[in-house]
Amino acid sequence: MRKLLASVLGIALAAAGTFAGEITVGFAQLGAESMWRTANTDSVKGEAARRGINLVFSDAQQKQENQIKAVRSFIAQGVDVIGLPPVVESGWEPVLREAQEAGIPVILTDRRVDTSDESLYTAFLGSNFITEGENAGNWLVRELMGRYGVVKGEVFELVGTVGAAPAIDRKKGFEAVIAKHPNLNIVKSQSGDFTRAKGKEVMEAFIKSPEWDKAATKIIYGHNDDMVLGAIQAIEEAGINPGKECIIIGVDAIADAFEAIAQGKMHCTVECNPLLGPQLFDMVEAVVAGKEVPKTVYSIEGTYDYYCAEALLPWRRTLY
Ligand code: GZL
Repeated sequence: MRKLLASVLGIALAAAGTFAGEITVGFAQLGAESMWRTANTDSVKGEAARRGINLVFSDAQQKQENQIKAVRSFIAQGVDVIGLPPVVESGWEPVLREAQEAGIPVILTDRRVDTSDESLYTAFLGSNFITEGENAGNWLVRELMGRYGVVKGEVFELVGTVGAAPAIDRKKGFEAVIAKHPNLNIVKSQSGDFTRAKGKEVMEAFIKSPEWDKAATKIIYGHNDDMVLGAIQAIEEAGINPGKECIIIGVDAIADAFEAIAQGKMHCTVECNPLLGPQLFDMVEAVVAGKEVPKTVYSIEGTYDYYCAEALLPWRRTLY
């Protein structure tokens, strides 16, 4: 009798489709390099738990080979869907093809891959990094016009992880804006790998450079707030007042950046939304249910500066 009941229940469940509790998602997180990444991980883990989705989570410590290993292990485990924020744009086609051949859909989150074969992934969910770079450039142009009535200055750029989509595209978007202003130029550009420690190191080298001494209007543009906060530490240790002697712009809009702006040490941060968990698992459930999903879903993002950061800091602290 018991066997008969179990088989009837099994058939009923199969007919009713997959329940969240039976969905298993492999998420190959790229690392824990910044506050943004930590918030992103918390959002993914928290949302999976809230929905009762089985999450197999790995941290690649910013190494592509570890992410690829994780994806291969998810394929071997036979997960239902793979979530992947690729640390760099290139080198993904072989393992994405293995997932495709295993019939496991891959949802790219946060960062994109460089491939001509878009069938290798089901969808991309994240930010438009070119727009973020343009937002930073446009804020800077308005700020310079507002302060000096002219757009001129020397930009010291803290670049993100070499080869990463946010580093490539935040640079592209920013340069597209400043290209319209012949007296506003990037005079130094170096990767700080999206970390505070390396951002500080790079800024220490910038300060010792001849370009720093020659710069009349010292502008720091960092591809994320963590590198900028490290740079601010280096600036202060050099006896320079960051808020008064520089113009400092970051990306991510983490709470610590709001705090630095409120303290008068930084001027602007462009938002990059890390809270992708709800959208990711909406997409996972739709894919598992065999529904169509859009190929690209961009986050809606703003820009915050010294007019609003102090007032918004308590709210921002609830997110990070
Ligand atoms: C952007 C994300 C970037 C953040 C950094 O979506 O990939 O990686 O801007 C993080 O803080 O390290």
